[in-house]
Amino acid sequence: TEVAPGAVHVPDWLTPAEQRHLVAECRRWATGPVPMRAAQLPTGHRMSVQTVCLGWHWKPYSYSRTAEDAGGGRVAPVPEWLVALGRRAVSEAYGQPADGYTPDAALINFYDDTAKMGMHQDKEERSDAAVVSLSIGDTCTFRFGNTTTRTKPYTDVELLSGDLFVFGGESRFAYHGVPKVFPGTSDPDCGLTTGRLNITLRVTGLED
Ligand code: MD5
Ligand code: FE
Repeated sequence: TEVAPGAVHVPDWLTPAEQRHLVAECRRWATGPVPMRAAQLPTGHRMSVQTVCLGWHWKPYSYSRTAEDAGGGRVAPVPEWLVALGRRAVSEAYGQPADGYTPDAALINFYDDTAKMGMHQDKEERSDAAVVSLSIGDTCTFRFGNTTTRTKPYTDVELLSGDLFVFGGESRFAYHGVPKVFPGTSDPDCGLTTGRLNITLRVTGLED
């Protein structure tokens, strides 16, 4: 379903086995050299979402190779199988080959029952390549907005466990957020019993 130009929602894209594999890998990444943490905003407030990164570490609002706000370790690379999954996601969402799509960063967000993400744009990347978003666990309301204001007009979409969303073209720099997660709505086969995981694959356009 094309929600807006370049914004394609593919419900039920990941199989339960793929979801369980991603959950198991996310557990390893979350407890690896750079532990999952709730990032602190420049305002001093901590985000309610917890994040661990691969390839490049995102800290509000920049990317680095080491996680100065999470122990100082060097971030783990994006595994080749995850790059390949991203290529398949872009190619299936847009119905054309995506051989040149090579995401060099993955952000893994964990939402507990009360976590939310306010409306924002993702502008730290120096590339307009598409962002791949994979949802696992509890259902959420995803708010897809416009490119000029963080308020209306926007479209609310429910994202369920296994859903794929690709944001490219005109939609890449739209405001978006997650106003609500629905506790207890997870697919029992997905490998997560509580909360919501979101994995985004990005092309940063950055070099060391
Ligand atoms: C999430 N994560 O569900 C979302 C999914 C984040 C974030 O927003 O920054 O970690 S990614 C949604 C996204 C990415 C890039 C562009 C657009 C949406 N968009 O144009 O709507 O945890
Ligand atoms: Fe975002």
